[in-house]
Amino acid sequence: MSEDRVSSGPSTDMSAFRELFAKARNIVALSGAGISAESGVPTFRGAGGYWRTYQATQLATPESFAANPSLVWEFYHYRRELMGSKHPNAAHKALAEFEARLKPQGRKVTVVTQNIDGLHHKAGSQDIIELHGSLFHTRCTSCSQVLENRDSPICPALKDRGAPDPDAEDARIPVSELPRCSECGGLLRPHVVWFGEALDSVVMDRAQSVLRSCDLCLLVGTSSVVYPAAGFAPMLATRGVPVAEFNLEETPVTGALTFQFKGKCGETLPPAIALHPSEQTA
Ligand code: BJW
Ligand code: ZN
Repeated sequence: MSEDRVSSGPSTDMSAFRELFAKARNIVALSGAGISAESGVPTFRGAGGYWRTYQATQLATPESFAANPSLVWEFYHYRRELMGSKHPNAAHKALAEFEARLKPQGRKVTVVTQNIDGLHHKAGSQDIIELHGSLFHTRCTSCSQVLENRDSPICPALKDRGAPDPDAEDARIPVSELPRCSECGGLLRPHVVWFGEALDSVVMDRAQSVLRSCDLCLLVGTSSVVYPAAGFAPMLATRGVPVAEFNLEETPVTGALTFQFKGKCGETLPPAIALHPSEQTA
């Protein structure tokens, strides 16, 4: 009897991946902060994940906002202002082109992103689910109204504030001078999902729906440690859906996946999803 090896982890065979993608009809790209790293947007974990002396994840909590809304607004103000000079990179653009190319073939590409930076929109992707909200939306802590807001600065008191420099002045801005609701005067907060907060149920339902019909998943630039998003790829893999990870390094889910393409996703993703000879080009 032959002693065929049971698969010992993900494959790195790009042609095998391309054969699968050529047949897939409902593709989901699940992205995280790493996809924007090559655009110069800091990630959350690791060396790049600090703002002043804080790990970025420390500030992404309702407790931090309750204790020091001025500090948390400085952090988000800094990130909003930073995005003015940041542009989609080759990975964002490849996904947008992929969606546009497959659409006339009756095939669907949906971006499910944990990012709030808006770079998938800027790149031209159309079908996008923003799991963790958006830097450019606010929510009133009193009346709950959600509004798009691209003002720069978002309020006069935040002008020239938010420098990441650890020596930056961190005198608190009075709450009355932080962004306020135009309807009821309540304190605004970034319309993002912090640790311990539930994801918007409509957004979550949309994500679950595309995951149900997904027949190929690209897992791009996420550490796969934050739930519920961290559970999506393993759940698909358990169902037998091929998942290809594009990351600089291994993550806790790598071993459960079908393909692993190590490296900068701006370099690995575009050739992986480039036009396949079998595609009909009308
Ligand atoms: C590159 C690259 C290059 C770099 N190319 N790659 C089950 C088990 C355990 C815990 C939980 C659980 N369910 C829920 C929890 C708790 C918690 C959680 O997951 N904690 C874990 C940390 C243990 N989850 C929650 O609290 C969630 N809420 C929830 O589940 O609610 C339940 C509930 C129900 C009913 C009532 C109440 C509650 C909410 C999570 C919200 C996360 N929010 C943040 C902030 C969003 C706003 C903002 O951006 O400021 O989301 S935290 C932060 O982490 C942000 C990110 O979207 C998220 C994920 O990070 P990401 O994108 O993976 O980035 P990094 O930096 O971690 O990784 C970058 C990766 O890129 C690395 O792997 C690099 O190698 C790679 N990379 N350059 C390719 N060029
Ligand atoms: Zn209000």
